[in-house]
Amino acid sequence: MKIINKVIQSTNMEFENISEHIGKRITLHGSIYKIRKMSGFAFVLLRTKRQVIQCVYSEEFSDFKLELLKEESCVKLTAEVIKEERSKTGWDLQMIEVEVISEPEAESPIVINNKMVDTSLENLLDYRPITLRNEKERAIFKLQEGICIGFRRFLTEQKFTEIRSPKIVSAGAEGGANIFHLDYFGKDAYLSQSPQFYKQMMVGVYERVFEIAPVFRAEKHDTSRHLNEYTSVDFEMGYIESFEDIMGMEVRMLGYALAELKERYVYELDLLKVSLPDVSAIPSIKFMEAKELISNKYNRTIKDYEDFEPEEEKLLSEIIKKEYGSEFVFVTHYPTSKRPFYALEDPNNNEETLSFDLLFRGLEITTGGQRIHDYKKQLAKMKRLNMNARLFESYLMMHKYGMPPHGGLGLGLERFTSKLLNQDNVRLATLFPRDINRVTP
Ligand code: AMO
Repeated sequence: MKIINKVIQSTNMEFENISEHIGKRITLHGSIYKIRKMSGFAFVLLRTKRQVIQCVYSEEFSDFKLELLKEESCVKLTAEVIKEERSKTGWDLQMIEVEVISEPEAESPIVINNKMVDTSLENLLDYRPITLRNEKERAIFKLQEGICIGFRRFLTEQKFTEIRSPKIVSAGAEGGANIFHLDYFGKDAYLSQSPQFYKQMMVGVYERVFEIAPVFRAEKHDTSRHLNEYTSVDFEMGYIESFEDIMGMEVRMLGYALAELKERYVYELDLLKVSLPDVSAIPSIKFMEAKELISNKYNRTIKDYEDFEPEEEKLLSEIIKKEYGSEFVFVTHYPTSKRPFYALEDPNNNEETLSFDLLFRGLEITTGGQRIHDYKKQLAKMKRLNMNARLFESYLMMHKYGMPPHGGLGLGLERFTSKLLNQDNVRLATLFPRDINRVTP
């Protein structure tokens, strides 16, 4: 029997520590990303877990033949750190020895080691396991990690409890036809459209909860904004005085995550040339006022009184950016007819709900609002909507046995990431996207 009781130390030198070793030899492991032959020497780019590090090969100091190295070979490298004022890092790595740990079977069918992967979206996604190795491609998901770490840390500091709700459920929470049906041992079940019911139930348990997890939407249309599986950042909080408490919490959460990126993800921000937006003051406008504003400014007839057309979201963002300098805008008081059955209506006007969306650079990234917490009120609304309350017995249990006023939101992680990076398709901010035409890789 073997007892594993020691932390195995990786031999790899961390990029951040290399400068402390000027004049010394270090060991690094990684993949050969690119070999650039020059006259009399070569630059060898080594892809380590986060950075692509430039190393110098020369017969003068390297104890191996350059031909030993192939792109995408995994190697262990011994190099000497040399002071070099002209280099951005202040040092150069002279390659001394190399141990080839493994070699690729074949050459990559697609060029992945240029500045960008220059190919169609289809190819980019078909070859995802290797196109993600491109320096810029992988930086996208490093930033996405930073966003999640920021959200998680902020919410934890605000005393939200992190939960994990089931993804196989007996009823859809969001209504509509975009729900995946499952044959669950001969019974009907569905893939969760959102953790809505569960996060509300958990407010009765912990008062403040959050979850960052996949949700499923059977979107039948092929658009640049819709995925069939996306990551939803959800939070829900009790004892709120107004739905605006939720909006306030979101502003702080976004600010916190962006600060996290600024502090710990400079490498990726520089690589992708990201300019972080300002979230210090986000304007808020009522849905109907926004509709009229767009209609007046752009001389458009309002066709849909219940929702925005995608074009209108873009136009509203343009107006707000011009007039208030903000790349974000809250839209509040969505029509009751357009919001799910759990949305609380405005006591002064039951045609409108105490709910909001957050638009960022022309796209809806968040939906949220206050919920009905009163049992009788919720039952009455379901009846009005011709819903069978018996199917929602376990959901209604919380209302029946007492709930505080509460509300929350759901933010689409991929949408937020893609807008932050000014991408034009949400798939670009999704590791392995699922859409109507794609379940692989
Ligand atoms: P909603 O259905 O509006 O609200 O979704 C919340 C946010 O999720 C993102 N989103 C999507 N992203 C990619 N592909 C999709 N198909 C997709 N659909 C939605 C959007 C959207 O703003 N339970 C409520 C939230 C709440 O009130 O707490 C809900 O799920 O960014």
